[in-house]
Amino acid sequence: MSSPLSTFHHATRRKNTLNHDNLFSRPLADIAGFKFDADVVAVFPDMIQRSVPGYETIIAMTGTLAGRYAQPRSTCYDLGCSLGASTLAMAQHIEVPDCNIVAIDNAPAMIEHCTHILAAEQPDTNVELICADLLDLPLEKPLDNASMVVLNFTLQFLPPETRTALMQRIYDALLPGGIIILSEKIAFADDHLNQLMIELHHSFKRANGYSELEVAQKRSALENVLIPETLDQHRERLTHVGFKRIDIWFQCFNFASLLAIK
Ligand code: GEK
Repeated sequence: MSSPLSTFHHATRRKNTLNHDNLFSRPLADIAGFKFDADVVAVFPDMIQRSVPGYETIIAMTGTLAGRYAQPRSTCYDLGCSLGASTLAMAQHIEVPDCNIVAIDNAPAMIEHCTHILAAEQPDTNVELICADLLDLPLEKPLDNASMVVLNFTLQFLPPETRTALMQRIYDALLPGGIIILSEKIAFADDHLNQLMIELHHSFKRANGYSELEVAQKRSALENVLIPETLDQHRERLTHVGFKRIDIWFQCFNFASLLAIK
């Protein structure tokens, strides 16, 4: 079987969405707050891979975790699914009967492209794609009967004061033994370490071909849009909503992924 990410690349290339990200390469007079619009969708796989250290590993291991934790007659959720990389990884590894996937994103351009990608790559999988705000899910689409919930770099885009209520809904929706995978850009309480990790991340981006200007303009565009928290804040929130077993399973610089088991 091909890897989830190679399947994803194959699909995005066919759908002409593996374009090179040069959205911030020219000086912009007004750096508007970052939006997940059609321009971003067109370069998204390239953008996220060149910007997030460990993205490939996290996607691949999400599949491995689905193979282990997806329960029969349950639902796996991909919240903030973008183009469905985590959904595809889960779909390729779920082996138990009657386990469906619900993938949700509030960006219409993401959902539209994701629909084509999933139809081409996993036509037989039971995936429901929903265009909705996670903070305002339609009443007829509750989070429910979940064995696995993935928030792969999504919580960081929600207003901080809304995060605990969403995590509580997720905890309540999980079956006993169910898991959440929470991947986030993180902040560090220590100023020196925080600055170091930011600079190391910027070095990673420059090594992947982004210029100083691109790094600087993207950083401004994400200001007040992507609000990172510390690992302690994430652990405290997960504990507060009820999780007893919580640990980090991946970290590179200021990017980390936590696993919590109900
Ligand atoms: C991946 N998980 O490839 N409701 C629903 N979706 C939202 C909301 C919201 N309130 N806010 C943001 N999003 C993906 C990558 S990207 C991460 C996730 C990144 C969506 C937004 O539209 C975007 O598609 C996604 O969250 C974040 O594994 O670009 O750094």
